[in-house]
Amino acid sequence: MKPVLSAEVAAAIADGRPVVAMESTIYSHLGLPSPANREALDRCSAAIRDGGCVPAVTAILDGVVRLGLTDAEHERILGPARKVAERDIAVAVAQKWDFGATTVSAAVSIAAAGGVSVFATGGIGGVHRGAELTGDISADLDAIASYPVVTVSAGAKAFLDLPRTLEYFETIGVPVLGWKHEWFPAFYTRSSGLKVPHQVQAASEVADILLHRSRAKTGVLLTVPIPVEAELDAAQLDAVLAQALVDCEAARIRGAAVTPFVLGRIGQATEGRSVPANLALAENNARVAAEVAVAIATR
Ligand code: PSU
Ligand code: MN
Repeated sequence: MKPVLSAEVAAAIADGRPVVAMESTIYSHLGLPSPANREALDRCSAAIRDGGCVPAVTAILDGVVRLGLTDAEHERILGPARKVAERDIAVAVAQKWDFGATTVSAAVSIAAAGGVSVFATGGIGGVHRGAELTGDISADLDAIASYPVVTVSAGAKAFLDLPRTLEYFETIGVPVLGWKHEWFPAFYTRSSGLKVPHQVQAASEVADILLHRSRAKTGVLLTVPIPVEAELDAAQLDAVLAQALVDCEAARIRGAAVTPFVLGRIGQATEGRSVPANLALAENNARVAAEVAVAIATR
């Protein structure tokens, strides 16, 4: 799989200038509601540019794998989409899907194929609660382990089994680095109550860690907590997350539909509160990702 690069991204890569890859699920109808999705895309792109990097949204458009889009094409990713995990890329190309929205697993693989080593997202998938029975483990985890890319995220949402998610990263050999923070963040909240194995204090440390990993094809997960002023109340969220999981079970949702269903329920139940939090953390992740990309490009 070779992505088609936008002219701007191709020029940056040719010159050794830093690029930050982005996913498209979060900006599509599968992710944030309109018009917050547009604001998220604008704020994340601006944060990456302000940090001295070129933003590169990943998507499948008209059956073509893309890395970096024009402004006009950004419009196309704000609408209805089909979810594309890494394994679905080949299907989306062969069947010429109009718009396949990339998840973390797809975005990381496209970034690596295009020569981009930093990827910014909101939250990653993880090991689902009850995975010992359902086997539901997000493809994001193995993809992060398989490509030489730094994934920058605000951890994972607490509807997942976060202790098992961290154990899984240990098993598959992914360094989990806490950005100036000792706790694994739970997306809307700064701490899941679980410690990250390692902390980093500067982007140059992340660049060093990527350089020194023992396997050529191993990614790094950098977890950045949501900014303090944007954090939501953990106790209030617990009830919402628990109800979302009960609703998911009752509706007998399975497979790739689980995460979008649960995210939709959380969005409805938290109404206006979760959207500003989501925008703030996504923008913050993009800003940190740009710092890391600059550190990698200048070593
Ligand atoms: N978690 C979030 N927001 C998201 C997703 C997960 O808090 O938008 C999306 C991302 O695109 C992620 C995908 O890669 O869901 C994971 O889906 P699954 O659990 O089916 O692997
Ligand atoms: Mn799944």
